[in-house]
Amino acid sequence: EEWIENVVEKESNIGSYPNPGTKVFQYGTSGIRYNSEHLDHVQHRMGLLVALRSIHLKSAAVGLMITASHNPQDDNGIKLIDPQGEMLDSSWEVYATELANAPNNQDVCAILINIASKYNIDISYIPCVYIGRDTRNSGKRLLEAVLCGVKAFKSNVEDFGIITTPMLHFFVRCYNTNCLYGQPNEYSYYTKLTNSFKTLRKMCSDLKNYSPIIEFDGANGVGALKMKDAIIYLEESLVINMHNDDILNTEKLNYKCGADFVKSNQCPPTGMTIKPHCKYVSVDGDADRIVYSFIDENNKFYLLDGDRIATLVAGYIKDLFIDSGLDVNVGLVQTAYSNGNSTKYVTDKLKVPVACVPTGVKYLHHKANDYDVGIYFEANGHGTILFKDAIRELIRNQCDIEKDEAMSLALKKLICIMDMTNETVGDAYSDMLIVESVLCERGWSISDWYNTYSDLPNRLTKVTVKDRNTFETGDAERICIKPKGLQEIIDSIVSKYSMGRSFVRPSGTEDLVRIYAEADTQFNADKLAIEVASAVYDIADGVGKKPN
Ligand code: G16
Repeated sequence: EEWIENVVEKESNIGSYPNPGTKVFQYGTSGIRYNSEHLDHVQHRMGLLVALRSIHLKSAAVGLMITASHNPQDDNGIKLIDPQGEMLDSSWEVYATELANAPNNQDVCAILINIASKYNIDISYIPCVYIGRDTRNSGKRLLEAVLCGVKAFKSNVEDFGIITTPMLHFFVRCYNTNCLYGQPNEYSYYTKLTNSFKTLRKMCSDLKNYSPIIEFDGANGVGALKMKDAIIYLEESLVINMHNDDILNTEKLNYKCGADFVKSNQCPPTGMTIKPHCKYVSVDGDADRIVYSFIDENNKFYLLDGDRIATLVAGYIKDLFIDSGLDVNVGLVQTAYSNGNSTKYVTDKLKVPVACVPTGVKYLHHKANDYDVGIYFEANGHGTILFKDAIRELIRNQCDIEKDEAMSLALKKLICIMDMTNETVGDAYSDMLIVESVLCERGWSISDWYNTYSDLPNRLTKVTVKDRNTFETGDAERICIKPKGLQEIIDSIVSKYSMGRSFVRPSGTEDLVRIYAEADTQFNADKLAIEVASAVYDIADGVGKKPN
């Protein structure tokens, strides 16, 4: 008790970080996010928490990323990372929420003391904390707050400066695996992922319709900055034309560009010339999400989102395992946002089992661990592939002894795919390398990829309400439990539409409610989305203009 009080009150400069008490914070879908003006005390306390978590985990490195990802420039926040590079264990999310909202210093101490005694934390361990931040203006100021918290516990701190979120996840895992996963630095990250990509590329003799040219939309964020570095490692293997790479004018971050904009609005990014049949790749503000898109000669827009990436990857990996002769259980994890036809395609055509979980990479990642090889992607382009340790070993061992040429080739390709995957979290760079590898292997253009199945027309929209916390969902967010009566209204609206499906859920990263709708035509999907949005607005005290 005394020790924590001493750390917090004497060492952490807590007096400079009072909670003004004007906002309520929640550790949501992937951390805490808010307008950056309100976050100084939150970041300071997250610094304290993350150091304590490392002590609890016997000096394992834990990560703290200062980012608000796809949110506008004025927002910021944190994502906390556990030792294997996965998201913070959900049992500690509640402490993050409690600390962010604690009214005063005594309460902060009391919460930390409670954690220390609950877990019987041995204070002799020196914490190790890895820190990164995105390109937001407020990042530097908030870093100071974090450091005051972290350093109060005399932590070993590694500040990586401006990096992508998935890079920080990767570095944390590297440190905690004694560098078996790679070294915790950018050179190791780029070389591990890129070299395996180049090795696989060399195995591909006939490119057919495949083109290695990419028009890259960096969302004017860290993804653009790091892609410029990656180009050096990629050498001639890909041609990356950079767009939306202005990280100095930070108000441009995610503004009408980037993965979230393209996915949500189903239109090309602005800030670049869009030409028919070119391959556009958009990432989000911290480069953990990716979507592809293109337009045809009639300027019709086509989106290849996380569902498309998942189906592409699942089909390829399934084929490689068949060719390798290994009997492995491959599964896919999606959310309610996944297009109904993608689920049908994976289940019926690819014969890969599909699980549905609530939104949030933490849920998908967890579920993907149920399979030998678990592929997970949210429709918004956030995802990766997980290989069980035993499977990884099996593939490598089998590759060493396999005599059959076709089988041996399939195993070598699987090793390349494993090594170019950042298994810790969704990673736009790693995912791009995987997609490009599969397209090249298949000899596909972006439209060949699009033609594998057709999406059900759909629409994503949002409504701001007085209090999104009044919403409660069930059945992996497919059912709305609260506000009472809303689900019945949704059901009756949906019943009027052929192939209709719709659900609503409170966002965990923005102060609003999201509405998803699918139907037989785009007109109907749009109409259904608006009808449901307007019902949400009516029942939950909508703010601003009513959707119509
Ligand atoms: C985060 C999460 C994703 C989630 C997204 C939107 O992404 O990591 O799993 O899909 O937020 O969440 P919500 O609909 O609750 O706002 P990112 O890339 O913004 O960190």
